[in-house]
Amino acid sequence: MALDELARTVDDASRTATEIPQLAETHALSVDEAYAIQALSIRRRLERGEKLIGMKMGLTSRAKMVQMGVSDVIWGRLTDAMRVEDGDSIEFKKFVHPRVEPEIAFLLKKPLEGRVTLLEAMNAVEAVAPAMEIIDSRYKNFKFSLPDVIADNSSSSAFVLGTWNSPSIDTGNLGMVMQIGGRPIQIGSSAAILGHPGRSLAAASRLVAAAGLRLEAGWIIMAGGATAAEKLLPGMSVRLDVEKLGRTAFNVV
Ligand code: 0L1
Ligand code: MG
Repeated sequence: MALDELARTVDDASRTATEIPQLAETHALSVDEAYAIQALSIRRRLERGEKLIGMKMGLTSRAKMVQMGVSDVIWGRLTDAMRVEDGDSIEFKKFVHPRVEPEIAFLLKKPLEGRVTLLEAMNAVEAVAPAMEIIDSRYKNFKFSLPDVIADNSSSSAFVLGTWNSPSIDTGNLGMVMQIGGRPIQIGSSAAILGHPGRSLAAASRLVAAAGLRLEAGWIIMAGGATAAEKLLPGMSVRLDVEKLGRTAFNVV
């Protein structure tokens, strides 16, 4: 089957919130082919009128890398349709089996291209915000191989951002508390994101270069989960508080 056809399969699954078998069950895909499928599936979204507004980093904690048996992070694309306004609700029926994880987001004021240091990456940042990513693997039982998850836009599905803050706030070790229904459910530190979320930003610049891309001024970069992800169900209210950065929240209906 052509990569185009596989891109249509994952895009349809995402668009209709329908679970699908893993592509790897029937196709021996390389990581490069998986990123090509991701690009083609996002191109379908852009053709429907969505706009590319940034990138997300995934598998940014050591625990998740070990679990997947990989030693590098993965990335996916963010479109404007994936953004949930702070405090708004998401409709459960638009997802297959969504989960939420606490993150830090960066807004870029300058492009970043290829290999950059942590300092160079942070110098390109206009603002930082508390953020949550709603991940939703389109594969049955949330089970996948590495090429599967990359082809499926690294499980990215939606995201919510709090207020933007000055980049002079060091995001290297900020306390993060995610609550569901008013009960703290995940407590962690931004240091769990590759030791410093800025390292994830630098890694994003390096990784997208392999696909001939650069991180653009004005883009939002989601640095990756600081804790394990939590399953979402209708009726839940979810809130994240990040030390010095503030809060962000959404509901599931
Ligand atoms: O954002 C993430 O770290 C998720 C990446 C894909 C793996 C998963 O869906 O848990
Ligand atoms: Mg994430």
